[in-house]
Amino acid sequence: MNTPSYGDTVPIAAIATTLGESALTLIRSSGEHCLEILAAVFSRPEKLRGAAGNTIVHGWLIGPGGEKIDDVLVSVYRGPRSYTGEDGADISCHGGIAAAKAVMETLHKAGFRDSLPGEFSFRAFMNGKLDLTRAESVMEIVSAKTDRAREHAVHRLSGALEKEIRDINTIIVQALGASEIFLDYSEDDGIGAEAGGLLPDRPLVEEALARLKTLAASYRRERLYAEGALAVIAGRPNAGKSSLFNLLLKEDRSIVTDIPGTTRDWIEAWVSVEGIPVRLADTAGLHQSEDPVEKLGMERSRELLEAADLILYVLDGAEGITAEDQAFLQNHCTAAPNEVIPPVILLWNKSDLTPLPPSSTSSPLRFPPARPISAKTGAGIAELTREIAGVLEKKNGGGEGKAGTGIGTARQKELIDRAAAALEEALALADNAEPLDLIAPLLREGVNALGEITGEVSTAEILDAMFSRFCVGK
Ligand SMILES: Nc1nc2c(ncn2[C@@H]2O[C@H](COP(=O)(O)OP(=O)(O)OP(=O)(O)O)[C@@H](O)[C@H]2O)c(=O)[nH]1
Ligand SMILES: [Mg+2]
Repeated sequence: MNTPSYGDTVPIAAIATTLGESALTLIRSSGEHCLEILAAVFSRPEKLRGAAGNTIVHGWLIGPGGEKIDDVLVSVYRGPRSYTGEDGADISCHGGIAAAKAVMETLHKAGFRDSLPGEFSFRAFMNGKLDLTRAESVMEIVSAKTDRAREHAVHRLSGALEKEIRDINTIIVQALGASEIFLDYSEDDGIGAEAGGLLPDRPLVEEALARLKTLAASYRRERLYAEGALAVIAGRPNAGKSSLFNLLLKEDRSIVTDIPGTTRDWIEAWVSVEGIPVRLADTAGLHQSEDPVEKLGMERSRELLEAADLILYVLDGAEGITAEDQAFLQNHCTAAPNEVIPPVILLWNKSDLTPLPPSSTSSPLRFPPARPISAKTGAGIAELTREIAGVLEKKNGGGEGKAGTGIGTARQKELIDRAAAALEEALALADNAEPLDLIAPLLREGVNALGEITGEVSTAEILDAMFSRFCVGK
């Protein structure tokens, strides 16, 4: 049997919902003669063959021996007015593994093959239904961890990024057109040398470059919303780390006792902090200990701290700042030259027992000012979550810009950087009064890089690599 590959139009099918016990399963199909082939295993073949696009037909799927397989609803799509641009059918069958498998087996026997990952979106792209930024946003929506991440991806799906890329491209094409006219004109008049240093429509190139830089800068923020950040709760034993962890999680996940050294191994969970997915880790208390289990636990805490994007350092307000706290903060709040260290939010916990003394608000060392909280009463937690979000956003390139104009994938970022670098070089050459025939190809390079983002310029390998990362059924 031939290995299937992207790019053909044969009928394909895939289970689009999660396999398991559920009310319904959705099986998607698309391709040439899709509806005729399906009609051959359907109890009402004529009805299905004659169905208009965007209508639903009820009937039974029938096995090879005439046996009833499942009672289904078939949503009929007629190309080009469908997701893929081809004829297609979404089959709603009963939920559960057995029903879905039986329907898929019937479809295989009828002539459908299993779809490759992302093959429905691939076909949509090939048929001009989606540009690549929108196709990528489909996967971003599927993998969004928080509502905010989903919203940003939906903006890309609605075409905001595609429009911005096309607008920038139009500007560069205008500048390129002006340069080419100028080149032709200079050749005709034998004044090529004088063309040096004159970049016609230079402000257009500068505008395109500025807009590309804004897009490039949005990448870290968009990654923050899509992938999240690691926040590690650290502090001495009994400071209230696990209590804070549970409070932020709104769940009693980590064991809390008044015995110091309760948490031996770290524990983590995802929480949404103002829409940012945060992988929150509760760790073993840091202190001098000869206990081998505690020492191993602390070793793991240190490893996590090294990987942290943000440290929440919990002080035990009832005890005040100890020498161990001082040593930790000295280590983690003062960076060597060129060293990048994660930001630390210093927390004065148990403020219900011991309010933060006024003198500790501004720290004697170069520590951040401590924020009073109570993991017991919840005091100060709303302010803390706002601070966590603010610190993470600042670390990732600032607050949210105009939603939807951010870039979502590493592929888009690389191509935007490539286009920006080409324009920067073009401007530098113009500054050095270099001839226009050296500058124009750089503008062309920018246009090509942006065309690759939307898919106007693409190769089979790029497309295969991109769509194979999608899930089956998308
Ligand atoms: N009054 C008061 N008690 C608190 C507060 N936070 C935690 N505690 C208590 O302090 C004790 C230790 O809390 P944990 O959350 O287990 O502390 P921990 O830092 O995780 O301790 P280890 O796991 O041993 O490192 C428990 O008895 C908590 O109920 C607080 O804000 N106020
Ligand atoms: Mg604990």
